[in-house]
Amino acid sequence: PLVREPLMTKLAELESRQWEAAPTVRGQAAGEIAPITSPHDTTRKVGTRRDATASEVAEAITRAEAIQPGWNALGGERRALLLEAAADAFEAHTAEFISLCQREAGKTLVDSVLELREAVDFLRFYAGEARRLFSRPIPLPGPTGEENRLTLAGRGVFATISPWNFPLAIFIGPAAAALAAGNAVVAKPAEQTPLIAALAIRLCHEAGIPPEALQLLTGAGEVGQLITSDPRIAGVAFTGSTQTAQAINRSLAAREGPIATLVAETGGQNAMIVDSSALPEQVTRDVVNSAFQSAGQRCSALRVLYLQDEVADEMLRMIKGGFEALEIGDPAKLSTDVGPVIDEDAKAALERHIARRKTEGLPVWRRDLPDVTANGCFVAPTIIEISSIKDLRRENFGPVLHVARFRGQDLERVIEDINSVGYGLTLGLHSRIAETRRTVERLARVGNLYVNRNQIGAVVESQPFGGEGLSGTGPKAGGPHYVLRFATERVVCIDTTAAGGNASLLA
Ligand code: UN1
Repeated sequence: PLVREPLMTKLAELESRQWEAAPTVRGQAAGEIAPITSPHDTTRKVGTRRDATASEVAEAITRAEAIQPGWNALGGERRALLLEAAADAFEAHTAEFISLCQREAGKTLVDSVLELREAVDFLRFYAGEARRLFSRPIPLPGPTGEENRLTLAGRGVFATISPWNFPLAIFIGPAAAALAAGNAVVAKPAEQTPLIAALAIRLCHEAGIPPEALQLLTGAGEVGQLITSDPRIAGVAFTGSTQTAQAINRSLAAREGPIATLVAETGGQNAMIVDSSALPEQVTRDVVNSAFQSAGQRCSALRVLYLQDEVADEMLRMIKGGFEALEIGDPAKLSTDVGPVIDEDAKAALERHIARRKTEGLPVWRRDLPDVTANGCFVAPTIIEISSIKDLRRENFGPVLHVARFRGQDLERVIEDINSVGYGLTLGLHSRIAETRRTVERLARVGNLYVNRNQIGAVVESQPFGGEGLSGTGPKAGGPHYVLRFATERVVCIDTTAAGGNASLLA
């Protein structure tokens, strides 16, 4: 039970605390300092971010490179213990993390609790993976007189570049995976959310992870470019927009030196298909949750709802009922359902999209924003009727739900349309017809298919998460193959016959 009375008191105490984020390496000339303010009230300062300079980036990679062989040689079991100690430290700082999730990222109390939970789950899960895969060599079959074994090791220095929408969980998750595999890590959090990342890094160091093995590089896109253009980086784990993933891919390809690994988790144009056999109350709850929780700022969030035409009017009436009941406002209030979007740029992009659809004459419903939102980056939750997912050009990362209608006999065409946009992250299906489920399972090109439930909130280990196509490279975060992308494989083959020579030929 994370939300208790003492927690609320502690959150109130932390309300005015000022935080700092700076690179773990301190160069001679200091980088620029930027203020960090709250998305729900931009007049309130949370702290400052000092950007990494080019020489700090280079120095961080030098130090990471120097420690990596030693970190790898520690072995899976010792690395697991350190990651678990970090998980314990995170749990012991619940109030600080929840406070920062709210103040720096504008997350609701519920989302903040879930965020910390997911971060801790990632640390513990990848600790388990370090034990499972990196503790001892894997014996391979071989002819008599030969011993063959496979060992997994870190690739070298891994860079993680993470998003503001999961400023803790997706900041620490990929870094923990890279560390588990025996890499040293340079971690660049989103420019909007460096403070929570700095706290996470500090606690990891206090838990015993060597500072050189996990370093923080704060800053905006230029710092990311400095990192990804350095030929000493063995791989990049990136979560964010498809366009940025493509730019990183080009930057890695343009470098001299070893071929780098890219693990990318990007956007989606996620749909949900609801047929006439679906249970209306359940659909209402799951649609409202999938589209508007976290102010729609999840890459898993529902963007395009397909309603079968016989039930579309009634379903839409009920969904609008749920939509009207959403409480919009201060993320620190327990009753708030929808908080702000991350910044003015995000708000402007969403407002442009909505205005354009209005100009096209499409039906648009919007909520009124309450007065408490006046100083923040709030976008009124919106529902827009469209005719097809193909009418949308890009992902709209916020509280905007598009609704389209389809005829039952057109199910396969709807799935084709969804596939045709090129993303492949989440898909929801509400249907009580087994044949329909089989058809969707067979035809839909998506990473995560959710049937008769909401389509956000993938749980580490139970629901490994990630997409295909424009949505990312895979393998799925929190799944059994993820850590392997951060590892290199080495095979040792030993002739064990006393005389030496080729055992397989003698046998
Ligand atoms: C993201 O928004 O980048 O399933 C990922 C979910 C989260 C993952 C979202 N666990 O909603």
